Amino acid sequence: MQTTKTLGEFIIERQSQYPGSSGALTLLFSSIRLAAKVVHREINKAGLVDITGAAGEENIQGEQQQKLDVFANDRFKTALAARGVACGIASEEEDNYVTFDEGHNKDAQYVVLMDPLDGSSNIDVNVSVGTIFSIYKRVSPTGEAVTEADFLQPGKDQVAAGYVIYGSSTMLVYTTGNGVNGFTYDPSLGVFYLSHPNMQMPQDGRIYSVNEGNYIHFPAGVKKYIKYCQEEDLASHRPYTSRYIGSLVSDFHRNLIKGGIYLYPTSSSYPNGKLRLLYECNPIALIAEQAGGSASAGPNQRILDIKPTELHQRVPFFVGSKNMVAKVEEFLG
Ligand code: P6P
Repeated sequence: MQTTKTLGEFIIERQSQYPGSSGALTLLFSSIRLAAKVVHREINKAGLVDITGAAGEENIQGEQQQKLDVFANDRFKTALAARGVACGIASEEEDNYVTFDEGHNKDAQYVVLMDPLDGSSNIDVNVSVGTIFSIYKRVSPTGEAVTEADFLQPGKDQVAAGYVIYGSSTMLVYTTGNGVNGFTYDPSLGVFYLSHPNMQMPQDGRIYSVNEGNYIHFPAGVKKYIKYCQEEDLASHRPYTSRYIGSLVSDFHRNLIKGGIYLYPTSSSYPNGKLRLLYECNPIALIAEQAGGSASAGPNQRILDIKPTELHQRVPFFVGSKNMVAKVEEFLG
């Protein structure tokens, strides 16, 4: 009987392909895996226990912090600090980056950036949400405290990136630069199983995801692209289907499997775009490109080439099937 590979077995198997690897990245993934299981459990109880209410505080984005946001942030932070393989983290829920100074963390080689619970406003209405993470090698000297430069690296230098989607099933999807693989969680055993090996994003798609409520504030090129999606042209399978969940991880994951494009352009509320470059756009962009798709902030603005200037920097975001992203760039150009 063919036994399905677990995430742990897959990581160890892949690690053996890098003779020089110290196993630190394997440990890092095991902490992410553990935190994902804990967050999965709490999300699936969210309706039952009093942790879905707002925590009464606002994060640096000025967004009401949901208790589950705070819970998820704490769990990932604790798990990452515990293994001694990360020397610091940056998070949507933390105003500044967090230095792990204790003991052997200072000698650790990796920094992790994350959105611990993206789309958390959907929790109260039982819509799927996600965790997004991005991993870099530190650039500051080992043994010293991390610096902001460790976090302000372009997305093309990511060592690994991934997301956890807490949906009808919980899945972990990640890349280390050699393709994209998806693992589905079996809560009865507490194990992630390889369910989506070598994920490939279709070059074309028929789904577009955008909050059309902001239409009047969109740049002209985006308005033209949306009209293009809605025109009838049977040869190119238009009109396309509009699907917008309000949760980046969920919209992206569907488009990764079926083909499609996700757009978050500039708008009056978000003159630089809403999504954060470091811990939303960069990790999703790396996954998209590794699966054969693409991600840009506009014509000739590949997301992974952008040199970050601040931790919570926002950018316009167009990500998905390669030919669909190229088309919207054409309209924007
Ligand atoms: P809007 C969630 O807050 C998020 O960052 C993404 O997950 C989601 O795609 C987007 O914002 C939704 O934003 O303005 O359409 O509600």
